[in-house]
Amino acid sequence: MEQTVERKKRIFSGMQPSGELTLGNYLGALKNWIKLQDEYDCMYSIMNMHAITVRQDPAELRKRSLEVLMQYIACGIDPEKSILYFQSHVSAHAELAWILSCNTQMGELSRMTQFKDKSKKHADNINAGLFTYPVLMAADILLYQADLVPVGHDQLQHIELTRDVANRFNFHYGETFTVPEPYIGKTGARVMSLQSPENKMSKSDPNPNGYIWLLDPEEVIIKKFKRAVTDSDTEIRAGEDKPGITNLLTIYAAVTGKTVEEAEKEFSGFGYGNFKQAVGEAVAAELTPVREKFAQLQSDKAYVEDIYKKGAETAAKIASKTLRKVYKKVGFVAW
Ligand code: ATP
Ligand code: LTN
Repeated sequence: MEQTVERKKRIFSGMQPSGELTLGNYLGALKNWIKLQDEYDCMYSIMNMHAITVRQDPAELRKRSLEVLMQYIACGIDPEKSILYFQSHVSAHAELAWILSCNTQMGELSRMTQFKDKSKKHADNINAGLFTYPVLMAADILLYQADLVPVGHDQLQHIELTRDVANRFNFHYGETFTVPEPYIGKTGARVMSLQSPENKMSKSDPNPNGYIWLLDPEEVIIKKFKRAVTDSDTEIRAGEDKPGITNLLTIYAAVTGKTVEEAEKEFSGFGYGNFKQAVGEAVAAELTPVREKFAQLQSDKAYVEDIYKKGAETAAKIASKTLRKVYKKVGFVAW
């Protein structure tokens, strides 16, 4: 009897080592990545080529890139189940990005809000890479024929562009790429800054009180939550008029696995001070094992190196298949 082995659906995602990972990265992305590992073929990369669209100190970037990898593992990404590697170790990313850039319109790229935000933030360095950033991201995803891309809410526009580029390429050159879907988790898709809850919690925020670093010690986490900006009201409920409290409720719900409504009930009648303390403690409890695992990994460099080398080897094999197909489709002479 003929047996058809169905390929598991593929997941691709990554983060830039542009700063220390935050609770936003964890709840918006990493926590979902971990859940998906059993059901899908997952690839999680460290997007160091994207990170240099903003000026980086080379020694810092190298150190941080390794730390991001160790934080993926410390949070629960299992190297036995998922492929982990550095983007720069697989040259096909840059090669496919070139082909895709010839199939992406300037107009499409100028509409990207991340480009607009970042060019305001880095007005002295609006480089071409910052502008073509989404093309490299499309290459990351399309190289591996990914079906799903788990990201936070802020990346939806980039995934939409990836889909447009894939569809356009498939239309002009014939079926080549899987058209990926975004995957947004139910809770924690938008974790906001603790200091300005109308902005997302970001690892490049200059004010460290705005974010929780995944490796912050327990007392620092609790202190940052105690200082979180709320409002002059006293009611613990979610609502558009209460961005600070809503954010804290969302964070609490995401780490405890409860719903926001359940959290509202649990804290009804609490003062803001006790509420903030409880959220801080819940987050600290979730992050303590991450910090401990990270410390262990730091003392096992050989183990970590083995993971990213093997990861790059496997990734390169998959990527080169797609790249060859693309080169053929666009009319490059075979070699
Ligand atoms: P930067 O501020 O340097 O642009 P970032 O903190 O937004 O960085 P990225 O590397 O761009 O981090 O994002 C990694 C992943 O984490 C993405 O999937 C992104 O959507 C998600 N993410 C980042 N910040 C948040 C947040 N505050 N809430 C939910 N998800 C987030
Ligand atoms: N742009 C993303 C990081 C990123 C990514 C990717 C995410 C680069 N390439 C491919 C998912 C898939 C960000 O800033 N979060």
